[in-house]
Amino acid sequence: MTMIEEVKAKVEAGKAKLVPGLVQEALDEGNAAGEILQAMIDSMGVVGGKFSAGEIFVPEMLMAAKAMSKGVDVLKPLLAGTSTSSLGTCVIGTVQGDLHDIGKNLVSMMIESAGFKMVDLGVDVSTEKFINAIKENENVTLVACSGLLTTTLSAMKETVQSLKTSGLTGFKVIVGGAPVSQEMADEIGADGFAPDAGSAAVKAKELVNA
Ligand code: B12
Repeated sequence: MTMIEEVKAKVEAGKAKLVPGLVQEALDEGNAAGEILQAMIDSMGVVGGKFSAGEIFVPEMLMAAKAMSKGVDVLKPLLAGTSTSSLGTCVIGTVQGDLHDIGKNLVSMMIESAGFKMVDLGVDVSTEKFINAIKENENVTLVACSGLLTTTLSAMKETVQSLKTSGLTGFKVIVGGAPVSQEMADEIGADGFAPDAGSAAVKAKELVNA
């Protein structure tokens, strides 16, 4: 088994204590940080598939998520470059009713490295909380909403529409998450969508500079 396959297997098995060391070993062997990250993202796909098939349950899914987060911590300094430019503040959060945050955290890290100051509201974020964060923080130029559950897409729609009709100005709204598409983003009135963390950073810059 290659070290990358080892990382993948241990994330799938939820071995949070072992994963950081294995990620470091994979790096030491010369594997690129992006490649290791992709392997862990693939693991979560496998975990999701097993959950759908009834082979594993929520606790196993949670353990895999913890293992991946520990692995991402090792990669963080390598993935997120430092940027000196300032594109303003980005308020980010996972919409109400939704507790998934691995994707959001990756997106946050990449948008930060593109030159934004991040205000991370965490998970299960109500529309009101998003709006208050825009009022309470200086120069908010971007609001990023994440959602992983099809059942929380209505919360995303409500958040985007409330942001757009709040009377607050000066910011763009970007949305994303596995069940979100460009079509859906257009339909709910978001300014932008991106399918992954890397393209989220590119899109964020593009939206704010437009
Ligand atoms: C880990 C996990 C959990 C963990 C989450 C822990 C955590 N801290 O996040 C726990 C155990 C808590 C969990 C709970 C549940 N989960 Co869950 N979970 C997953 C799993 C396996 C992985 C998610 C993940 O982290 N993926 C890896 C990251 C990197 O990918 P990502 O989130 O998609 O993010 C990328 C892009 O989408 C994008 N992106 C994400 N956010 C944003 C935001 C912006 C602005 C942009 C531009 C881009 C962007 O960029 C990211 C990086 O590239 C998925 C399966 C899957 N294939 O996704 C199921 C999955 C999402 N869960 C599912 C379900 C059903 C549940 C539960 C309802 C289970 C239950 N019966 O209780 C609960 C719901 C709890 C709640 N209220 O939220 C279903 C959802 C089905 C659906 N379509 O609605 C899935 C798809 C599993 C399945 N196949 O059935 N889950």
